[in-house]
Amino acid sequence: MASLSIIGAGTWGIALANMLADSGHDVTVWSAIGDEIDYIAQYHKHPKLKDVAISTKLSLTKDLREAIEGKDIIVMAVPSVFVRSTAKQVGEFIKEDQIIVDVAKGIEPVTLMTMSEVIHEEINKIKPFDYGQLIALSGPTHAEEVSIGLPSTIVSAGVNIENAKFVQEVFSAPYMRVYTNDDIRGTEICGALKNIVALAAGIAHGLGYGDNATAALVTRGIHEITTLGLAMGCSIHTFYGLAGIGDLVVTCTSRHSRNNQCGTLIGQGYDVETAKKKVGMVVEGISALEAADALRIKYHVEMPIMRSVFNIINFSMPPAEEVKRLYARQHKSEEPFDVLMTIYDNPDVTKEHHGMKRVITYGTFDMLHYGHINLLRRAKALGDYLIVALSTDEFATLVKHKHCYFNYNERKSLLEAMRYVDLVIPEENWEQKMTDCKEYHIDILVMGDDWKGKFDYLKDQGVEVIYVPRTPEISTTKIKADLHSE
Ligand code: C2G
Repeated sequence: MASLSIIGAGTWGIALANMLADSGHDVTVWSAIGDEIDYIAQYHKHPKLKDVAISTKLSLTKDLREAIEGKDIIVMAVPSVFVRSTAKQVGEFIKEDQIIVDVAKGIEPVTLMTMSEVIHEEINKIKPFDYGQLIALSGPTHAEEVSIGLPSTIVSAGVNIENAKFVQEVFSAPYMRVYTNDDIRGTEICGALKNIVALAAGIAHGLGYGDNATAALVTRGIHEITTLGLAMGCSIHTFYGLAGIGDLVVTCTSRHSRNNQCGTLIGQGYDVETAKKKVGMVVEGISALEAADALRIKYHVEMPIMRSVFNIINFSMPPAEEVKRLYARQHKSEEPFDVLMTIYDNPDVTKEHHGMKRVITYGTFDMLHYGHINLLRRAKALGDYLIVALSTDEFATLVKHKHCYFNYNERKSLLEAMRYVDLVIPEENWEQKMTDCKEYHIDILVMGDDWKGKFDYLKDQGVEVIYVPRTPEISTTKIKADLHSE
């Protein structure tokens, strides 16, 4: 069993607290709003979860130190706009071996940081706190359903997969199935941006549109979120997982969704402030709009639905006008994602990923051709940083018996000019791979499958070895032969 504190006594914090207490964990709930704690202590109910009996096994406190000290896991369940200020307080008491699970869904305006990045930055102003201690818990989980034990699923995402698995273990319950994912950034991007698409779905509903419009918004909405996420270096499987399409479907189609409710009122003609008041709870989609628009611009990604919601909410554009504009856009195809080009078309793709993956490959790369390029592009797509160990002239000639047309420096400069390549080092012998992988902290070695099986021994030192299909019909030898025959 684990000990946890839930920071924030909103509906989601309470639903999780109930579930965790029912699983036998030691759970303490804290809120910055003393009245919330008093109400729950007195009535064992939450004002917004009327028909839910709150577990008597829960401890309640208004003392943050008492809530945090000695716990295995701290759950940040405050609205996204309060995450930074709450993290600042939590930072006073948190210990480096504790895990913080963030369940707030949002992107911080101006900094464009995800919630885990905000918490990480705030705590590190006070003391060293590793990013691997942060887990995002996100998925298709309406508090109203989880709080009455209806079957649900969720993702535990973090760069430290062991911590993600620990959280998976603790949050698993007879009606909660938890999946892990190491793409915390993608998971959080999904959680924040799906609320904006839910606003759009609500607006469509308020305009009197039907299920066809909802399906269109879900489908094109996940396309927009995925395009942005890939441009930010996230993993495509995250967007087709529970935190992505899963959460988007549940938020766009459910009456429980505040974003959907708020959007419906706006579609019916209410102004934004009135709609927010009528919903009566935080509408995270509105909080996320500014950051989403800034990300759209920063990563040069077309996101017409996000843009339209931004126009309606922030510029008071009439919803029906925005729909007309969306339908008048130039014709498009559903071209498949060229994951690699999406990632590499954006000069702003930042490399300082949390948990950066480092890839290495080896070769002669003489008379650089598109077979080599395909190899390098796929190698880079498997991580964040690609090192090419380039055969020296001596090694190529004397050991590999390959007579290079270009010498080492010429081949090196060609490779360094490629956007997929981050570093070129010399390959002087067959044996250096083990020391290279250690020295450069390599996670993955990639080679064409003409080398299949030859480097599996590196797996023993924790290196993932991936052989990718060679590009057919092209080789340096063929080029030379063809030129010779002309
Ligand atoms: N490659 C490919 N498709 C081609 C040609 C090459 O995928 N049509 C890949 C090869 O499988 C290799 C890489 O591109 O992974 C570099 O190819 P070469 O320059 O031929 O490298 P090689 O001479 O095989 O040397 O220690 C390993 C050696 O240095 C590899």
